[in-house]
Amino acid sequence: MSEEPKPILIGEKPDVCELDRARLALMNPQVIEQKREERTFEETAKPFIELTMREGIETVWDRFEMQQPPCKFCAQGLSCARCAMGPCKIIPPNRIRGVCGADADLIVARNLLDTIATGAAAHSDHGREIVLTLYGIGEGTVTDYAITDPEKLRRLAAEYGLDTSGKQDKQVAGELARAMLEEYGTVRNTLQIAQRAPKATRDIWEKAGIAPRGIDRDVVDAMHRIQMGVAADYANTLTHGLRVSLSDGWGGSSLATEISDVLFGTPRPNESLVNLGVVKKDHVNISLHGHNPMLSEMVVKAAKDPGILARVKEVGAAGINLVGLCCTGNELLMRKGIPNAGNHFNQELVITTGALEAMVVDYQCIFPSLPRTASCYHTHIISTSSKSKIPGSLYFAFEPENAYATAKAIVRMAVENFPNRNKDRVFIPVEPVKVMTGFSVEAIQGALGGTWKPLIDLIAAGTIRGAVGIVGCNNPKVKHDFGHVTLSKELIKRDILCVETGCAAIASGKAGLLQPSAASLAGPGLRGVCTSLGIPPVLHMGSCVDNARILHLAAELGNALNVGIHRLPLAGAAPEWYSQKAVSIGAYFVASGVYTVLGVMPKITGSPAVVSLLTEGLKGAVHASFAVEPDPLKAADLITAHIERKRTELGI
Ligand code: SF4
Ligand code: MSK
Repeated sequence: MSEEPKPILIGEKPDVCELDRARLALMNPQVIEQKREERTFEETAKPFIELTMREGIETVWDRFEMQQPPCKFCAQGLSCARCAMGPCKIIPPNRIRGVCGADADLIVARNLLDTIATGAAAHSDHGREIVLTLYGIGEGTVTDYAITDPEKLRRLAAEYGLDTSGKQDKQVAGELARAMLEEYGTVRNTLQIAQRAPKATRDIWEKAGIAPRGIDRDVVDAMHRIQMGVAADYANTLTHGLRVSLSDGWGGSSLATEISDVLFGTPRPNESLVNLGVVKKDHVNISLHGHNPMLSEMVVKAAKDPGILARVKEVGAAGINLVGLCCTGNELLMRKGIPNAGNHFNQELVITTGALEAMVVDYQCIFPSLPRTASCYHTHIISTSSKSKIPGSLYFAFEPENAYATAKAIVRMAVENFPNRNKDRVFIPVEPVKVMTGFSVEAIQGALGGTWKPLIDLIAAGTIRGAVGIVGCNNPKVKHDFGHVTLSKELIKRDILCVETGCAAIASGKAGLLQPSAASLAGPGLRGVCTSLGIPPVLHMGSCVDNARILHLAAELGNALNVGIHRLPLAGAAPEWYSQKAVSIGAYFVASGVYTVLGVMPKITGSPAVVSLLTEGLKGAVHASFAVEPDPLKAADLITAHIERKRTELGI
């Protein structure tokens, strides 16, 4: 029997808690009360935020305050540190060019292209790891995973033109994975999966010179352009940003979503619970945080291991309680109904329950400071990706080839940590909220009876005015969850269906909007539809890469009507975005023809030309644009006006 994997400590475990506490615990009770209300809109997060301030445990909001005021040139996108002749800042009237001669427009555009390419690379690299696992199954080198949705495997294989007759799933898996891996750096310079987009949309891409060519090609092209002395024209630079983003949305992210479904199951409507109240006092609690479902799915399996469960009893716990966070949490919530402890800004708070034995992380959206937070408790921070070795964490070198053994070692480590818990510090004063999730494109079509006609008829009749994809993160520039929840509530009231992913979806879940009973908050048309189908007015469609599901849904509707996506009464919104990935998502929404409203201003205001291109100029090229509106009620007005305009143009 091979030995169970052992972790290594990355760097040193921090011992900073007392220091932070001495500094932060100086706040007086009125200040604590005021900040608690200012920091979050989520009622169930408030007691935990208050606790952090009373006990002097540093959080994202404290660090945000420490960073104020920000550099105003950086905030406008006017600083550049790309080469060793700089760093440079544009400070009119005298400093209007960097040392190389780049002006404000170019510096802003290059910074934005860098941001889009970073986000696109992150999503798509995640996708590559999923596809490589499928490839390993085909090759026989990966044995811990299986094909859970063989029907989808074969449907995708047919889409890629593969002959599957008489072949075992394993062989089909290998052939499909190889075809998909070729999408990353294809010499064809087209993406098979992007052929799902309506022809009119693909024609727009061709005409604008932004048809996606594959993530490796387009990201490397972007990195080449931002090298000093290459990109010189801001508009040309940003045009490539749209192309990179399309390679993400219709490429890397789509592959991540589709093959995750093949491996772990295509989501179907299911019920679960969300918020910090999902942590259980008498259980070994393990939170699963990040984005990639590969490890977390295996942890779910390992948590049922009889040997480990016997040990759970010996340490005096009632069981093992797995809880998700952020998008790894969304993946588990959608497919397995595993409860979710919250979104981005709940990641530190879940540690303050005092009942978390381990936080297991893969990558993306993980605060590097988590080991500092954990140093105030007994919680282990367990990192698992070679890309994301966090100082102060215990690191397991997770690979698909050692998946189950690693997952078991992690769960065992959490169980052994249970006796180290200080029972006097356990603090879970809130009850979880029920949610209904699992709305994949297949599930929505299934609920409609297998065809899009009923939905199209409802939209044409005006019973549902249109649909909006609300996506993205939390950002301390916005009160936690306020943007997501306020916008969602306002839109459903106006009979606009909301489809949500990522932290936006979790925010709606915590606010009760992912329950069928939330139909009572919707306008009469949407309320009637939701009530008859028994679904919520806000549909949870998954994680950040699952924004591809929103694209595919839009494509299905466009194809059914034989029109480009830009002609549909649809919109996108990212009320609290922070991440580079969110910029890529916004860019591929717009490049696909979806008007998108951001709640946080990107770092572009240093160039009126860039602002004008993104908010107006793009309409000429892709028939869609960005808008920025921090007030969610005003954002709802912009979205409603756009949807009504599209309805009029369609003659409905
Ligand atoms: Fe300055 Fe140009 Fe170098 Fe940027 S690329 S740091 S603007 S010299
Ligand atoms: S986790 S990218 S904070 S949605 Fe996908 Fe949430 Fe944004 Fe990360």
